[in-house]
Amino acid sequence: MAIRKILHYPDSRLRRIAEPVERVNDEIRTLIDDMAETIYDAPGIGLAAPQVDVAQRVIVIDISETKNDLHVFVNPEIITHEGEQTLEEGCLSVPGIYDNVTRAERITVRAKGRDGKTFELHASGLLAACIQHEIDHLEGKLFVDYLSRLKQQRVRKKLEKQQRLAM
Ligand code: GNR
Ligand code: NI
Repeated sequence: MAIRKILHYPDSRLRRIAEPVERVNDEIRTLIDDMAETIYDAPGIGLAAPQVDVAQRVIVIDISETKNDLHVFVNPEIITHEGEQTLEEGCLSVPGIYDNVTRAERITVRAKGRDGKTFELHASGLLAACIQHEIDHLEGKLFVDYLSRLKQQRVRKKLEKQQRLAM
């Protein structure tokens, strides 16, 4: 297993649309295991493959306090959604920025697991928000896209400056 490097906004690779996974093979299982290690190290509650520069539809999430309840979603699809909730979100690709995002409160997601088997999951609250946040990454979308243009401009300037200082 290995910790993978997380891309930071405004890197254009975060804007690519990820491709469906054809088969959950050893390469995909290694990706899943590395992504799990990467969120536990960060630490974060979720990660989508495009954040580690892999344009494939793979997500891992663990919202548990004890970090022992990993959810794996390959080719996830939201098949039902209802209600609305507003939660403060952050993103490992947009470090140090936190803001409110309104999303569906309850969803049903269909995906394949690490074993390649299709499953359906009902989720609400933080888990539902996190799944929606990660599926957005597969579409090249970031939570800051929901903020005002003025806030987006401030976020971009702040992160560009951080990256210049880190060189
Ligand atoms: O660590 C994360 N926290 C978080 C909090 C609220 C809603 C979504 C998230 S996901 C984020 C990790 C991340 O960037 N995943 O793409
Ligand atoms: Ni994110």
